[in-house]
Amino acid sequence: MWGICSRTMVKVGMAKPCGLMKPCHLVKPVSATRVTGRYLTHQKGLPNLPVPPLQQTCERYIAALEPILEVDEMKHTNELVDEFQKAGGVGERLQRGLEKRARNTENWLSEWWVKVAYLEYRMPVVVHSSPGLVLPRMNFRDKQGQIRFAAKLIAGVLDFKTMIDNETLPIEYLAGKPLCMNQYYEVLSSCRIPGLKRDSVVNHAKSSRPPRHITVVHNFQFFVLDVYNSDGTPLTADQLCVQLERICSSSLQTNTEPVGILTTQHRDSWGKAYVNLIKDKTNQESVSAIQRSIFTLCLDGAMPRVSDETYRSTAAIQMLHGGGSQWNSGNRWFDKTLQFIIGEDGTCGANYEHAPAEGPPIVALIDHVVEYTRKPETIRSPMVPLPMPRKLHFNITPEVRKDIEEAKNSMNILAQDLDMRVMVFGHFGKNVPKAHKMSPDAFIQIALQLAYYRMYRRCCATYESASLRMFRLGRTDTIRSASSASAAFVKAFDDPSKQNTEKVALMVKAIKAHRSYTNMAISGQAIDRHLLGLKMIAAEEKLTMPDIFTDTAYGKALHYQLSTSQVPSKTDCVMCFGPVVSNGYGVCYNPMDDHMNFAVSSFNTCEETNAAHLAQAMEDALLDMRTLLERTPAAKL
Ligand code: COA
Ligand code: HC5
Repeated sequence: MWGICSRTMVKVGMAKPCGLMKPCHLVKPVSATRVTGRYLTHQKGLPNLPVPPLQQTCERYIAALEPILEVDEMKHTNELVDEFQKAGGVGERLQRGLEKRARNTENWLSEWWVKVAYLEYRMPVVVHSSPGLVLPRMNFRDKQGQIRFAAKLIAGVLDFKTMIDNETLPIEYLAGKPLCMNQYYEVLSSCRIPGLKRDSVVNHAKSSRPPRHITVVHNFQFFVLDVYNSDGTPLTADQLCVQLERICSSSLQTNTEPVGILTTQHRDSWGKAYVNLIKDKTNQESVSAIQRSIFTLCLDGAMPRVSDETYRSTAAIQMLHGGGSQWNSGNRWFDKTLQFIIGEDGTCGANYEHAPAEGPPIVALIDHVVEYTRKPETIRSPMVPLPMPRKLHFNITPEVRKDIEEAKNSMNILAQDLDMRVMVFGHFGKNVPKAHKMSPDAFIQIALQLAYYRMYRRCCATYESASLRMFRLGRTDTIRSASSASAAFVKAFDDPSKQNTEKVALMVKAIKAHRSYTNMAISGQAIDRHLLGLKMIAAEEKLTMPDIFTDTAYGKALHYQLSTSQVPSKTDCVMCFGPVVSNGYGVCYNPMDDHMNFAVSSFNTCEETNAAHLAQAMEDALLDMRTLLERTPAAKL
């Protein structure tokens, strides 16, 4: 495995714009996503995702279980793992199957991962899968300001789209290595489609006639808005403003059935309702227009009025699920890969359907758009009259009406259940851990382990997303943040019999262990996707499921009471997602140089969890860890 010095290894970020990047406002005809020369050469040069050695994964699996299992459980699992990996055992057979698959595919994992983690996962995409993103509050407070900002935002997305279409996006790097750029080609003009047992994703960017329109939803009514002039140039912000005004003034009343709320349903229910809905030709055409559109823009009505203190948490809820049927949950099409959300009161953000891409490409797009909206408008609009945006009609049969009612009910139950706390940690950011020569991400993860331990007096299986984009078509693997080293540290921290120097030594060890797990994960040597791959081979070859996968320890290892992700951005925004288990937390954080944004979620129906408590415990843990470092001079780090 390469490099251990974390200083040189980190960084997911845009490379400096390469010479190929063009100024923003040149005339560019709309074109299909041509995946051609430059991009293909880049993609071809990327390494294949490796299959880690079997023994290495087995050893690391046992090590990862130690902090979360009891001693007697460990004994049993040790035996199962020994049996699995012994010479001539089933493990070797599965490993060979996986290695064969790796030789014959571009990426042995990605297709499986999309299927297992998304398309065959049947919980609603809302809260359970699709993340939200909250932008800083904009300084408008009325309809006119909302429309003006929305127009600029659309123009900004089209500007980014030009870089995608022309393949002039700067290549990103992680730890000095170029990353797979494929996900950028999947986020626009695509949509998830519900199925009865399994969903699918369509991407119209790759069709011979790629879409030229976006969908706008206002007062639960959907419109098609063409965003290119007939000569292929994108509409200017002024032109878009005119069009958005026309949309808003023709949808002043919220008197329609909120068809969009159907997309919040459990996927099996939505799959059935979808069949009902598109039996009607008009409905079918309307749905298809949404699916084909470049993205969806949600012009929201009011959101609950709240104090400044809770504003960001309420805004996060609007981005995650829209607040329930009485607020904005019906003003969405949650299957759409990318939805921008703009409220009348300056609340802005996005929601995205996770199957086609990870957070970082979405965030890069949004960073670009925000920067674009801050620039003064420079181009003059052509004086041609524009066609009226087209309203999408839906015929609501009694059956569809019933489906909408059911969707409203379940959405409202889910909205009631989700607890969200956004915390802006203003005391320090990446600067403090860096000054102590520690990886900021590892510092945050270890603080989270401490926060959790203080609340529950035990460690839990913890998931952190690690990017696999160093490999062609790479998605993610899991960094298991609960380690033996983190357990030793959190147990010692509040122990009065321990000296500060010992605590610091344990902290350093835990942070180093985390950073080393991260390095292992991003270089394709973590355990979780490998174990999944072995299990998938067993299923494909119709073998009896090996004991290690039916073992309760495996279930416990996958019961992530802490599901976390670092999503950095240039803009001061907060990303959020729901917990992945009923008694767990979702923790998304954006570490900036001098502060950090956290969004912590949990479910109200679970008595043991409380988002605000964990957010508070997190703040305390970060501060206490800094204090310990400052009070322990000459700590040899
Ligand atoms: N001393 C001083 N500075 C250090 C350091 C040390 N020991 N270790 C790291 N740093 C610096 C880095 O140079 C980097 O500097 P920068 O702010 O100038 O870029 C910064 O600290 C951050 O590094 P670190 O905190 O270690 O994290 P990272 O940037 O390497 O990120 C992951 C770690 C796991 C988040 C990253 O590898 C990853 O996989 N990201 C993708 C996650 C993802 O896909 N999330 C969304 C899923 S949908
Ligand atoms: C806008 C950014 C949202 C981040 C979403 C994210 O981290 O998703 C994880 C994806 C993965 O494969 O690790 C899943 N998780 C939310 C359950 C951590």
